[in-house]
This record gives sequence, structure tokens and C-alpha cells, in this order.
Amino acid sequence: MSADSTRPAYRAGFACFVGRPNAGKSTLTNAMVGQKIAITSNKPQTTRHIIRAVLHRPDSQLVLVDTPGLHRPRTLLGERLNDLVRQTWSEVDVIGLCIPADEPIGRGDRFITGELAELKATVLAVVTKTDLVDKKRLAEQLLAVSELGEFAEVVPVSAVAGHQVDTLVEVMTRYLPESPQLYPDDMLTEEPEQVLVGELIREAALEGVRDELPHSIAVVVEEMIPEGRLTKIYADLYVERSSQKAIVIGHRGSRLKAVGTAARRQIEELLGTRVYLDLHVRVAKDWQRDPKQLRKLGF
Ligand SMILES: Nc1nc2c(ncn2[C@@H]2O[C@H](COP(=O)(O)OP(=O)(O)OP(=O)(O)O)[C@@H](O)[C@H]2O)c(=O)[nH]1
Ligand SMILES: [Mg+2]
Repeated sequence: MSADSTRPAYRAGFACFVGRPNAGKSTLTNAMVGQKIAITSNKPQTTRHIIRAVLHRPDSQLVLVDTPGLHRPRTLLGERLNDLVRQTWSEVDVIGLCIPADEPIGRGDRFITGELAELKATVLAVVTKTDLVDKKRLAEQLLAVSELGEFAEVVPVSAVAGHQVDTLVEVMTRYLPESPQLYPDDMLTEEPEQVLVGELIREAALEGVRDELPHSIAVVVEEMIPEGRLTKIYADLYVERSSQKAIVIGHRGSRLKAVGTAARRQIEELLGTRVYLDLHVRVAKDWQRDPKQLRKLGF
């Protein structure tokens, strides 16, 4: 018997999750990849950079594109991020609309569902954070979601508990086109290390700050110098006002020190070397609304 006649066709393509901020898109992306590629936090609008992660299987390659949450923009940055999201939608084969199991379906979800219906991609509904609700509530949410729009499938999943994560990979792969391999075998992401490192610093800085401050934080990695088993990293953490700078630095620099320590641990894991992190806090006045500053900060 020839092996080829029984083997399923090789499939490869792109998929992304969409949904309101905090729906669990980045956490799910990491769980599916089995490695931390995207940063996550309990603050809305955590993701600002498009990150691609490649899931290799013997007969498929699923490229997951993590995008920011779609929201009503209040700044130029917000508008740019929404544009990035819509551009990604037009480029992927499969879209997973994420709706948390523990929150009622809202106007935002209806709005997004309407927009997705216009696209050529296959749209699945993904009910996230199923570990937060009981069976009855989950069943109700699955029903409500299936009535929300025309979805190819409705898949419940918990990234934190690891429930149904592999099933979701399988389902998404099923809707990819037949295609030759898109990326080399061992490639996990094409994002430059500098971007990932900056994101890990921002994630650490988001811990414990609130109100407007999380949105005002941006990180730029200026230099990464490998020196044998050590990597020296020079980075700037930007805020929008000097009052915010004082909060980020903390009493006698205590907060900044804690942020540096937390970030360094994560970066060491990513790079597999020891890390020396030189972190400075700077003010870029109202950068979220300033086109020149946005460019400088990589948007
Ligand atoms: N209990 C539980 N919490 C989850 C799960 N997935 C995500 N979360 C939490 O939900 C919050 C938001 O997760 P993110 O993955 O950052 O959400 P996001 O959709 O990427 O958010 P933005 O990037 O802001 O659009 C974090 O505090 C996560 O820990 C899950 O399966 N179960
Ligand atoms: Mg995210």
C-alpha cells in the first residue's frame, strides 16, 4: 500500500483570534503554542504588537497571529491598533472570535460578529475561560454564542486549565487550505528578540499599576549586547507625564527595581543566557496622541 494515498494533505495557513480587550486571546495563543510568545495581563489593551507564532505538526503548519483587542479608539495609538487588527483579518484563513464564558455577550461582540461576516475567512466562535463557570452557565453561554452569528464551529476552551486547547488546534487546522510548508521546521516566531524583550519588560511594568497608567507605558529596547553567557540590555520605559514617572519608579526606586527583577527573569528564560538589564524611565509627553512620538516608539 502506498503511504501517500492514505495520508491527509499537508495544510498550512494563518489564523488569528479576535475579540474585545481582555477576552483571553494572548493567553490562548501562548497555551496553543506551548510557550510564552505574547504577553498577557488583566488590563485591557495589553497587546500592541502583532506577533506570529508557528505551530508545527507532521502534516500541518498553523500560524497564529496575536492581535490587539478591538476597541473604541480614544487616541491615535488606539486608531493605529484597530487598523492593524482589521488588516490582519483580511490576511488570515481562519478567525476565532473569543468570547469569555463568564461575561454576558455585549454590543461590542455583536459589532465584531457583523464585521467578520463580511470577510472571506472561516469564522469560529471560541468561548474562553471556561474554568471560571459551572456546566450550566457554560451550556447557556454556548447557546447564546451560537445564536450570535453564523459560525463554522463553536469551541469552548480554557487556556489556564488546558482544557480543549489541542482540540482547538485541530479544529483551526481543519479549515486551513492545502499548502506547502510556510516556515522552516524549527521556527517558532519571526518577531525580533528585541521586540519580545521589550514586551516582557512592559508586562512586568503593568503589574500593580492601574487607571490610565497601563496605557501610558511603552518600552523601547535600545541595545542588546551578547557577551558570552551574559546579555547586556539597555532599555527605556516611557510614560506620558512626570507624575507617572514618579509612580513607576516608586519610593527610592523600589517599584522600578521590582519591575527590573521580574522582567530579567522572563528575559533570561527567553534568551537562555544571564541578563544584565539597564532600565531607564523617561517622559514622552502625551505620546499616544503624537504621530512623531508614536513612530519613535515603533507604532
Ligand atoms: N481563569 C482564566 N483566566 C484567563 C484565561 N485566559 C486568560 N485569562 C486571564 O484573562 C486576562 C486577559 O488575558 P489576555 O490573554 O491578556 O487577554 P487579551 O484578549 O489578549 O487582551 P488584550 O491584549 O488586552 O486584547 C488575564 O488576566 C489572563 O490571565 C482562562 O482560560 N482562564
Ligand atoms: Mg492580548
